[in-house]
Amino acid sequence: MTDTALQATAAASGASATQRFLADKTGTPATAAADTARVNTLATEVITALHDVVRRHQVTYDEYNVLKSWLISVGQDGEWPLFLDVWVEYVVEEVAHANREGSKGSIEGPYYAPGAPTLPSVATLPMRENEPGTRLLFQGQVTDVSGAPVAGAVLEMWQADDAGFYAQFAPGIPEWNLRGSVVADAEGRFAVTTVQPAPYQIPTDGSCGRLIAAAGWHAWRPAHLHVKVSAPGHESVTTQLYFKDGEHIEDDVASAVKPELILDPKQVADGRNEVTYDFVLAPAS
Ligand code: MBD
Ligand code: FE
Repeated sequence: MTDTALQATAAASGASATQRFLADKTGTPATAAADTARVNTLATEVITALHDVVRRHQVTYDEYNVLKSWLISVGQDGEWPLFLDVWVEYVVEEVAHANREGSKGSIEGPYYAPGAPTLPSVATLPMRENEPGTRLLFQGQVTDVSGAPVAGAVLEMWQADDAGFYAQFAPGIPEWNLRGSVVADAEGRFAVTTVQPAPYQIPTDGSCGRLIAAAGWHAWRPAHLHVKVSAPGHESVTTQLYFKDGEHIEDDVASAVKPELILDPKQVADGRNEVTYDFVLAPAS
């Protein structure tokens, strides 16, 4: 086990993810929260769904108290971002983008951080001097739905390292390691050198890990690259890209794999991998 693995705790990554969310994403939903009729409908249906489960399965007081203490611990561990992004976000993404043209999206997850270093169209993601892992050249072009290049599109990339850890959410990794904002060229093209990420395991020592163990599930996401592509006048796409035949491609704990998002990198002469993937952006609505 690496030092990072020894020190990476659910509570530490959960606290970082909670802070990140509170810094970036609160304040925006004020209008949604002010719609009394909508809140009434949604809150009533969620609570009623819970009642249905209690009645259908004759839930006992012991089970009710286990649920209560588990919900309390999710908050104490800072794992609400993880829980929601793993078991709920994929359906929200599906509904949000059901009718969107262009590239398929996928969930953002809890580990995005805005403000990554800006990089030119041909670039290497920030990495440690002896960053472990197979080198991957990830290249392609950003166009609009008519096929016209989107000059200067920005690709924000973030990923786990070769050991499955994310900078800023596991200790001992430089702040912007394997994170960057790549600016595509005048033809919308980019060519980014990075490393192949490892599969990601949800922390096993926190509330989400305890749920997984108690239910007999597994904690794994397949290896993936996160990409958020944006350009003025176009709808941003937040997506993830996976690797053909990768472990857990068929049973992602976060249910976020789509067939359109699977890369098939080819090994080139010196043992590096290369893959081309093009993005298509829908017009801003
Ligand atoms: C991840 O790396 C991730 O992408 C998601 C969606 C949830 C947990 C960890
Ligand atoms: Fe991820």
